[in-house]
Amino acid sequence: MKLTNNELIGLYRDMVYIRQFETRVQELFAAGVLPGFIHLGIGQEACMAGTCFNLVDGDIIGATHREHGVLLCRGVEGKAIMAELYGKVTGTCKGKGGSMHACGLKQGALGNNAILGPAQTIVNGFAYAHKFRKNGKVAVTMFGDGASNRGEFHEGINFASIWNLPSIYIINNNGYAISVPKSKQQKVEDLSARAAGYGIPGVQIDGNDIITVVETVSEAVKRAREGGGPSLIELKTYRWRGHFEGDPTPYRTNEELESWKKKDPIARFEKILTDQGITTKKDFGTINAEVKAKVDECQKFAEDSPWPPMSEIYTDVYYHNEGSVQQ
Ligand SMILES: Cc1ncc(C[n+]2csc(CCOP(=O)(O)OP(=O)(O)O)c2C)c(N)n1
Ligand SMILES: [Mg+2]
Repeated sequence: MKLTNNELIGLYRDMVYIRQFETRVQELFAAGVLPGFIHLGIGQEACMAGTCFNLVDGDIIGATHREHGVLLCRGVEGKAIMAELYGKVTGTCKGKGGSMHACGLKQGALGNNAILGPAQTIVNGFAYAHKFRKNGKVAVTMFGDGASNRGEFHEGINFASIWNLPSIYIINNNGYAISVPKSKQQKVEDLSARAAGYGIPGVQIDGNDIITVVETVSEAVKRAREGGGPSLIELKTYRWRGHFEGDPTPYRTNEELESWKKKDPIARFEKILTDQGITTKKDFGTINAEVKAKVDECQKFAEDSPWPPMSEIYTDVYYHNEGSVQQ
């Protein structure tokens, strides 16, 4: 698969956008500006950018609590995502969802489902519709090693397999489910081996190598678009931050964190781009400055946006009223 220089630089820009956006969210949360609960995907940028690179309009992606980056890469306005995190009415869910429900339905980004498992079945509904309509579109779900123990994952992947759906299951295996290391979650070493149990292709790759992610997901997407059915891809990666912002991470060592920082997907890609003469160090500076300006705008937009009016309190939500459930 030959990527153009523009595509390569675009991938770099996407990863930098995720890193900077997430770092800003980290700072704003620590400063007490953002309410709620935040899980950051810093360190996992190549998984998100490399996967989304292969998606087109009409494709669907259902991710989980750590994937603001998926929304950014699918073209959901960073301003609307930031406003959602602030709880402002200009947010993707009018400020009612926060980090774990931010979404971009127009962009086919179902949002960051806070519950582990459902997205692994929900995407099959879209995949089934794609197959029925013979439109060549795919439905992707991206989730963690921990979520891959849920019943929904196993039911969903079996359903996708037996119906030969254009569903692609992507595990961001970052080695932990909250504080539980993978060795205490699963006896199977290689999560992609589970694909064999469902009779579909499964592959484990380095999730911090963006080119490998792009190429591997591309193959699975191509197969699915052509009617070849679902795939399981395990991306080995690591989250630099704690499970949630504020997690003191007593369950892991600094040495472990530092060893993964040496595999920083962005720094590794910078080396490839400079070694191949595609970019210079100066270009990285320019891109980073442009991205910073964009993230500044997101923050300013969120700060300047109004809070939801009281009249919004009973819209878009279900509530109990004298024993009945109403919308
Ligand atoms: C059904 C369900 N059970 C438990 C939780 C609580 N919970 C939130 S995140 C998480 C661990 C997720 O680990 P993993 O799937 O590996 O994703 P990661 O956080 O590592 O990205 C758990 C148990 C939940 N959200 N949903
Ligand atoms: Mg995990």
